[in-house]
Amino acid sequence: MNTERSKRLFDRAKALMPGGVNSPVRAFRGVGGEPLFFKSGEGAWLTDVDGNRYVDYVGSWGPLIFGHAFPPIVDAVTAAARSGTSFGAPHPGEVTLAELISRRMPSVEKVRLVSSGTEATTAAIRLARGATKRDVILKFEGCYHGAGDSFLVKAGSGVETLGLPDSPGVPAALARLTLTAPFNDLGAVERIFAERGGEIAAVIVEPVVGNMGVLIPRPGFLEGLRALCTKHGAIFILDEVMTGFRVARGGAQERYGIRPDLTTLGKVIGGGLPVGAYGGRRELMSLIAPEGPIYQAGTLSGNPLAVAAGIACLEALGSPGAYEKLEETSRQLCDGIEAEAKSAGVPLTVNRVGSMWTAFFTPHGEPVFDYASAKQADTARFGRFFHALLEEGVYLAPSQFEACFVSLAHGPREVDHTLAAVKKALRRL
Ligand code: KE4
Repeated sequence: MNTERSKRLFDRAKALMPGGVNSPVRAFRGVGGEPLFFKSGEGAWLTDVDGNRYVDYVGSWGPLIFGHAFPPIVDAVTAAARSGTSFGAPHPGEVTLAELISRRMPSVEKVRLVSSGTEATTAAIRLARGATKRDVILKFEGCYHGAGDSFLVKAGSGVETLGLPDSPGVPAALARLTLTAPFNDLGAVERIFAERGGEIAAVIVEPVVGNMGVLIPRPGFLEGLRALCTKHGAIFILDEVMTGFRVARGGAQERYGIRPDLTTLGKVIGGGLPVGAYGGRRELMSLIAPEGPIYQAGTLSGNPLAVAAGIACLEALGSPGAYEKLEETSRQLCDGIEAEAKSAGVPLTVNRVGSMWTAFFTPHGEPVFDYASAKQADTARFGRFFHALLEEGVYLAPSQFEACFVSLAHGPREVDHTLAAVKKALRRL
């Protein structure tokens, strides 16, 4: 497979940008080799700068639930651009998008639009800290909530699970305010609340984890977190940046019947353009400036082009049968992958919720339900699988610990192409 133009572009990029990329996971560090540069996407397909075509399961890490260059989104953005690209002042599209979000997610009684998931989660914990006058937050090992300082924290040692910086530049004093617990381990959370419940401003969790690869909440886990937050007066934040309007029309909170105090959103609500959002209980959101004293702001928040894309995306997701089609295509794909692995005698575990999925290369096909079990996966074998598929025209997320996404542009042709590629790739491991 000729990737000469990508290589030359990457050489130039490395001289200009850290690691040659504008976001680390794109650099293929998780799978080896050098990243591809893409020149276009159409539906479920990507074309790289050397003309190679791939069925795309990254979907820009989640936003492209209708695939690339979805005409209603392209038309909406084009039309919006003709009326100006930004006003730095209120415009009707912000109201329309806010109404769509609140209608589909009733727990979001009031919402603030921002330009990324990181902005949304950073603002949400500031709001929780301001509202409760407490400083400690609790997150889960392996969950990713964006690049905010309070989230770049790893589990400390000892019963306190004191946070330690997971990146240089994160002050130890701040990291200590982030506690971590294993995902799906309600007992650990109960022990932390028993010891420090009065200090905890918020619990933030990916209701379906996408950032360890896909992890599925055990029955009772999310409900247990909800109850503990209510009991101890902590704010329960569902980080639905990835799952929002992805795993159900009303997100994971609809799928699992959970009512959080705050929800963070991104990806799908921008339809591929920069939109994030945080929202929830009216009395909480009313504490945000200028209505309340807790400050958060953004030059391009509610940007007309980004909002036009988000509206077109959410409106199209309102079409009857959209989520049923996503479910059926995703089920066929993942059942097929498991069947191919079985016939090839290659142990792997596929975790899937709706149209987000991960194939884990665990030693004996063991179940993966938390950070520790995910880390048992053979990342070298995943890397070989990734590159073997790339050569067959299939583009997975370039890391064992990321989610793959099926879009509404994927159909039988893409599934057949992918399963034929998987069959070949599994025999080359
Ligand atoms: P952004 O700031 O990247 O828009 O969103 C941060 C974020 C917050 N919460 C969750 C659950 C997320 O998955 C993300 C971002 N997801 C990653 C994928 N693992 C984005 C890809 C990247 O970092 O380049």
